[in-house]
Amino acid sequence: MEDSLIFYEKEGEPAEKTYKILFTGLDGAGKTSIISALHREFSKIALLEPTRGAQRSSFKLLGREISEWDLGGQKSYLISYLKNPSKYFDETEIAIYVIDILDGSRIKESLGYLYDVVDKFKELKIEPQIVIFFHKYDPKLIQSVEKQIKSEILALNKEIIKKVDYEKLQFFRTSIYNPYTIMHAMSKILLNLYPKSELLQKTIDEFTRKLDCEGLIIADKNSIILGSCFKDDESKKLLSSTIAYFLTLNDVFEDMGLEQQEDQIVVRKMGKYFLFKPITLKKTPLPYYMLALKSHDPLGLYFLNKDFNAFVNMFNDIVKS
Ligand SMILES: Nc1nc2c(ncn2[C@@H]2O[C@H](COP(=O)(O)OP(=O)(O)O)[C@@H](O)[C@H]2O)c(=O)[nH]1
Ligand SMILES: [Mg+2]
Repeated sequence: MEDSLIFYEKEGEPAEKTYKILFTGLDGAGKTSIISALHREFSKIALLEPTRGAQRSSFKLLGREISEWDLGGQKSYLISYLKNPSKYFDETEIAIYVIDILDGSRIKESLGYLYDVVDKFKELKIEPQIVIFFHKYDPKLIQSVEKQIKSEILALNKEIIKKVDYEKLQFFRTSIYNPYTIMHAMSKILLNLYPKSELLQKTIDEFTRKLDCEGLIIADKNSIILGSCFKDDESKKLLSSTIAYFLTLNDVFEDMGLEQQEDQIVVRKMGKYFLFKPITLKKTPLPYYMLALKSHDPLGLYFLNKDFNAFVNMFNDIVKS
C-alpha cells in the first residue's frame, strides 16, 4: 500500500529506520481482521487463515511497518519472546493491544498478557504509545445489550488504568462491522504523530461552516481521517457510517478505470446530498477524499465553487509547509 504524502519521512532521516506498529493480543482477538479492514479488503475477512503463533509482517502503512503478533496458547510463546524481547519490540512506536470483548472466558488471560507486555516495555526502557482496542464491539450487539456491555468495558478500562501505570495509554472500541470505528482509531493514533493535524482540523472546521455543510470528512487512501467536522449527531452518524463504503465504491470505479479527476460521487438520500470527491494536491502522488453532507445542493455543482478551490489551496499549503 502506498503512502500518503503528509507522512513521508523527512529528507535526511536514515532510510533504514522503519517504525513499527505492533498489533498484539490473544489469538482470535481480531488482529488480522482489523488489518484487513484498513486495506478495505472486507470481502476477504471471512476467508482469513488463522495466524497463530508467529509474528507476521503484514503491510506498510504511512511509512510504518505493521506487524501482527499472537499471544496466548502456550506459555512457550511467552518464553521465547520474553527471552529475545528486542527482536519483537525494537523501533515499536505504537503497540495496539486487541481484546476480544465477546470472549469473557479469556479476558483474564488477555489482561495478563497485556500487563506482561507493559512490564517488558518498562524493563527495556522504551515508551511506545500503547493503545487498547476493545474489539468486537459490534453494532448489533450494542443494540441488544448496550448498557451491560458499556459498563463491562468501563470496568475493564478502569482496571487497566489502575494496573498499568503508563502515560501514553489510549482506548478505543472497535468492530469490523463498523469500519469507521477502525478508521477513527487508527487516524487518532497516527495523527498524534503529525504536528500539523490541529491546524488542518481548524481549517476543516472553518471550511465546513463556509460551505454550509452539515458535516465533512477528509480521508486519504489508507482510510486515515485527516479531519472531520459535524454539525450534530445525525450528520456524524450519516457520514461516519458511509465513508468507508464511498472509499470502497471509489476503489471499484478506479479498478474499472472509470475514475477521473473532476468526477464526484453524489448520493441523494432523505433529501440530503452526500458528495464524495477526490482532492488532488499539487505534486502529490495520491489524492485525498472529501465526503460532505449538505441539506441542499445543486447537483454537486457546489464543488465548483470558489470556496472549494480556496480550501484546496489552503490544504495544499498546510500539507506542504
Ligand atoms: N463479531 C466480530 N467478530 C470479529 C470481529 N473481528 C474479527 N472477528 C472474528 O474473530 C475471528 C478471529 O479473527 P482474526 O482476525 O483471525 O484474529 P487474530 O487471531 O487476532 O488475527 C474471526 O472469525 C473473525 O471473523 C469483530 O469486530 N466482530
Ligand atoms: Mg491473525
